[in-house]
Amino acid sequence: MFAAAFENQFAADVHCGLTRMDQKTLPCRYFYDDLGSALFEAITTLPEYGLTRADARVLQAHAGELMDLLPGELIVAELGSGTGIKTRPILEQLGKRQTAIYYPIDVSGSALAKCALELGGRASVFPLEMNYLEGLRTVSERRATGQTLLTLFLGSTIGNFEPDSASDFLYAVRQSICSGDALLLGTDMVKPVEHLIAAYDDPTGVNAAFNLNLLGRINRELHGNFDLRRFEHLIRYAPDAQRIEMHLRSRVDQTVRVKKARLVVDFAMGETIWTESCHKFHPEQICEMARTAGFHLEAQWVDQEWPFAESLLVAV
Ligand code: AVJ
Repeated sequence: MFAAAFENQFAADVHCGLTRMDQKTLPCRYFYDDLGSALFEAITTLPEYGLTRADARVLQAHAGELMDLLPGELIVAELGSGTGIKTRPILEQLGKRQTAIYYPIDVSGSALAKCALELGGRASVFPLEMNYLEGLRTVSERRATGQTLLTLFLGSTIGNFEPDSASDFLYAVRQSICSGDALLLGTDMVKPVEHLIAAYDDPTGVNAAFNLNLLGRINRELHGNFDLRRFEHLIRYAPDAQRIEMHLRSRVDQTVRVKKARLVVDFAMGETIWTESCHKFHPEQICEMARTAGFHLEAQWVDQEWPFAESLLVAV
């Protein structure tokens, strides 16, 4: 009902987040328009941002072991595949014993198109431009008898969820698959704070551009009049919550109008918009999250250079 009052969910979510009385917020899923996806690709190449390279190293090094732990015929689904570059070693290993069947699921059509191009030679690729759970249920329904479903949730995207929502999400994934199916979960681990701050507030300013682009997207798609130069990128680390917080801080007292969200909103100098949470994990927390969601932790591989874990969870 609420969304119907606006021309789309984006407008409704912007209205909701910017009219909050306490802390203004904007959902991080709106970072990924074409410019945002390109800026994120650039972030993954930053010397300070080791997460994506660590994820790729673990997958490259352990794809063979992973396949050995999942005998029988497999189909592979990936939540938030993006361009799918990191998934290649898994499909190559699977391709040694069967035709690899791969369902990348993503909200970004442009990323899915690149993914199909990137991996089309190594697998039968069936892109699904859907939200994660809708896509997973679709794949689970399409499987043939005797096929095991391996779901990939890489890159520590799980870190964007607040802890309760992360558990709820893993539980919903569990409910969408069958006993014996598997989930490969990528999680960035707790590490020295200065490494995290440098990764999310890089001196080149790419994270800042990625963050500010959210206001640019609102201007482009919702006819806002944000002056991006009147906001600045701000990173905080909340040790108790093991969380990096990304904010946009207002440099001045100002009023912004967002026509398609039927919004006129005041910002005080120093006031922030909270745009993203990036939670970091300890190994035992992953084990506990798995158990409460109905999974057994079968194996875990951790990168030594940049602490990042891939955990193989099997549905009980
Ligand atoms: C894509 C969510 C894993 O949290 O590190 C990168 C997004 N935000 N720089 C992350 C991100 C700022 C990234 N994830």
